[in-house]
Amino acid sequence: MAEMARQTLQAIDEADAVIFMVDARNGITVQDKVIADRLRRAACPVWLAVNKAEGMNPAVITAEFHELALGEPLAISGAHGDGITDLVNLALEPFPVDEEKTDDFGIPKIALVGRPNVGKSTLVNALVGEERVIAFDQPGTTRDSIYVDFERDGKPFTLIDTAGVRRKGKVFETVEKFSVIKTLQAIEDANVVVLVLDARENISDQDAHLAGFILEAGRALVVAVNKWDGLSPDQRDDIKRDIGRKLAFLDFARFNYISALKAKGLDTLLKDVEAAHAAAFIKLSTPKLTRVLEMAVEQHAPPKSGLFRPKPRYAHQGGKNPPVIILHGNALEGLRDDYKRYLESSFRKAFKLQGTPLRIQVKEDTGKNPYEGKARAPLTESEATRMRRKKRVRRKVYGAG
Ligand SMILES: Nc1nc2c(ncn2[C@@H]2O[C@H](COP(=O)(O)OP(=O)(O)OP(=O)(O)O)[C@@H](O)[C@H]2O)c(=O)[nH]1
Ligand SMILES: [Mg+2]
Repeated sequence: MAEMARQTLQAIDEADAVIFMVDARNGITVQDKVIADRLRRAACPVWLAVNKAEGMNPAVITAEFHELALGEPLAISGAHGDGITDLVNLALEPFPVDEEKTDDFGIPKIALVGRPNVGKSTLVNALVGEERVIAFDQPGTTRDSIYVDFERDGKPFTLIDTAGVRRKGKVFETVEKFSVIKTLQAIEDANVVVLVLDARENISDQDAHLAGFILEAGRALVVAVNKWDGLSPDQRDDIKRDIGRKLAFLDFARFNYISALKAKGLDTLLKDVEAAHAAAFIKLSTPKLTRVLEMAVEQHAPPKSGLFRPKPRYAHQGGKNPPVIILHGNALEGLRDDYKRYLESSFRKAFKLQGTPLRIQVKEDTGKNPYEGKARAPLTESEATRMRRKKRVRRKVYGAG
């Protein structure tokens, strides 16, 4: 409770405007008076919103709240939306829109995810350099995704602190039941995910499952093995071996051994995040892709499938975040998965794609325009994947049925 109160006071200090919300149905409470005393000394404008006022006479319902001496009380209903537009317009009036700032394209959005209590919130605070979110030695401290903007070396980033998730049976869950969907949404919303692991606990199936989910979502990934401070060399070796065994499928991602508490290893972590972000949004030209494809095929031709040997002819980029490479050619449905993996690693090496998943898809050349005569182009592969994935997310969160 003390930590929460501290965050609230800090928010008041930093805010450009405050909306103080009271409950029309409760009337003025003792706490309201204490808060009002504090707010009368605030350096910014304060708006007094009297909530739950639907179906009541505004003049009557707000009358007693004049006593708080915070100006004209405004009757609103958050549940029904009454009076909200007026309130927001009033509160925003002193702040003209800064066109440049509203365009946040290109700012890396980084979600920090992991099991409860691994140190995600501590890491957010360490990166920002001040106490932005509550960190506490108790699983389930963070209940909702919290977006925090910050700059480092003049570069802007957005961090998303999330509620810790664990896996129970076939579905993910958090300490607080409804937080899990927020965390999974944050993964979808992010450009780069930092998977935070706790070096003091065994790397578990839980971590591998969460990593799998991130991979399936196609997000760029950097791993942070936290609480690296105060471990003996033997312990460190053990953990590294454990990770090598259980998280081998994350070989495309960089692993960082850090201490959020002591602010160690953060510069390298952020560098890896930037590299992963750049890789996820890389632009690959058709000639360059095709050249790499040709070289790979020359070195190692695709094995025959039945009577035919698949013949990839050229490649182009079909999407970003994650990059999708579409192969064109003949008999490509016969391309085996291990050969696709071989091509993937060839592209990865050629374009130094560190930290992002990479998708390879094939397209059969039919010699005619597949969209001819159709009113609307069918979904592209990446659109279709995205829709399928969304459905899958929903199923995972709620479980079967
Ligand atoms: N020794 C050590 N302790 C740490 C480190 N990072 C975090 N902790 C401690 O781990 C505990 C949990 O930290 P939080 O940052 O609240 O963990 P969280 O992952 O946000 O937890 P939830 O919000 O519950 O999911 C706190 O007691 C932290 O002080 C670290 O690098 N080293
Ligand atoms: Mg937390």
